Amino acid sequence: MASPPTFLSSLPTSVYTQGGSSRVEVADCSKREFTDQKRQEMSVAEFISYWLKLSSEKDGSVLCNNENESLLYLKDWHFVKEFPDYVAYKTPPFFADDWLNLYLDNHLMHRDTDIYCDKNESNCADYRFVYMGPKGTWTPLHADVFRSYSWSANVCGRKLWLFLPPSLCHLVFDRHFRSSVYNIYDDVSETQFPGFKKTIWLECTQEQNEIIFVPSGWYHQVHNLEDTISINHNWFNAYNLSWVWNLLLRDYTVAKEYIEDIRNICDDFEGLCQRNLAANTGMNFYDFIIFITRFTLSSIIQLFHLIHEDGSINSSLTRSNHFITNLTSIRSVASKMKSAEAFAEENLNSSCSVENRTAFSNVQKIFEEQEFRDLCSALKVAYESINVQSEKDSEPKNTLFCQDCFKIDSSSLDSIMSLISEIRGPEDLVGLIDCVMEITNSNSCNINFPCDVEHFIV
Ligand SMILES: O=C(O)CCC(=O)C(=O)O
Ligand SMILES: [Fe+2]
Repeated sequence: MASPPTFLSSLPTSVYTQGGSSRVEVADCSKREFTDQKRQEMSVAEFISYWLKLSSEKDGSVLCNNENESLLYLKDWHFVKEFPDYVAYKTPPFFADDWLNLYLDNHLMHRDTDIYCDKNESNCADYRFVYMGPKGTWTPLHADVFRSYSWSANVCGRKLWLFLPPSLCHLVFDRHFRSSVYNIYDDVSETQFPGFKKTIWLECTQEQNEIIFVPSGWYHQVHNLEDTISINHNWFNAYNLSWVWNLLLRDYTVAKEYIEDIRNICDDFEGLCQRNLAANTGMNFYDFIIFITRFTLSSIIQLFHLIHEDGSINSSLTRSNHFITNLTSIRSVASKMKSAEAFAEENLNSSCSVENRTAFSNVQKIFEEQEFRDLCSALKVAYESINVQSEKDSEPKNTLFCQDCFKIDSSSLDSIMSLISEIRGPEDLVGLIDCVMEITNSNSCNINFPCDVEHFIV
């Protein structure tokens, strides 16, 4: 009789009791479908019985690795979203400055009904996943969604990671920059991918209980060297926000070129480009400005809160630095967004739905949203956890750490409303941030906003 597979002891009982009936996406690692592996839906219980069966057959050496045999890998299980009360783990402080998931905890990515009806799942889903699969399962070469960062923690098992830095990524593309290599161990065609032979790969083995960080834009391929269960998050924040905008801009250009020949017969060409962008990339320009507007307002509120609390932000420099970094990064990205056609007055009136437009323009309405208030609280808690961690690393201080402590004080709201009541586009975000910089600088002698956050990121 074969011994029970080790991965079983890593699974919480709730995976069987509650999670067993969850519907999940399972990739067949031996079958390619377009740029990814062929996927099917099944219940977690069905997947686990498949895994147990495979494991017992392997132990008894009944089965040897056959390339045509399907090899199933459970991917992208939104475990945290599905079981919010079952606190499976806490995001490590290093990765807590996570705008993407904090936002998706209480906001939809799209407000346009025609987009979110089609793409209902991606609209409400977060980017906190559980992956589990037997030895030999793998993930093809890719760069992550939105060019976000990712972190991955091995609950059990081992993974082999192969990385290619962004400066070499052009080497895995074809001449037209349309398709990229699927599996770096394949016999890659030199005619199709002429640069591939010049690639240099960074290899890393991730052991059980280890976490790996994947920087933005690094192509990677991943292999499970043993039966493996991992937690994988994608996220972005002030430090890689420009990667998200650059990707949106690039994908928008491609989407637009693709339908250029129907421009003249199209009532709302820009609107169509934005819908296609949302369908292909998961977000469009309007979703993005709605998103960054909330992080702008939330950062200003918390910065003003610190100023009102202390008279100046000098005494809480580390805490205010988070918000200054956020605003500097958003300012830099919003400056680049100014020239986008989507934000030209005529397109804001026709291509941008009333709902989308209100969602970024009406400051008073945003302040009244419960979702926005919840986002402010969540962001504050996240930064407190980072501060506690960094204070642990230096001299300890008594830090407030409770979700209920956060109240948006009315003087902060009044101060912002006196600066702006309507945001008509990225230009107004830049103007607002400039005003806040001035106020902040006049309240503190030591703080200066850097011109561009990317310049002080190492
Ligand atoms: O673990 C895997 O199979 C893939 C993980 C991955 O690509 C990521 O976390 O970005
Ligand atoms: Fe990835």
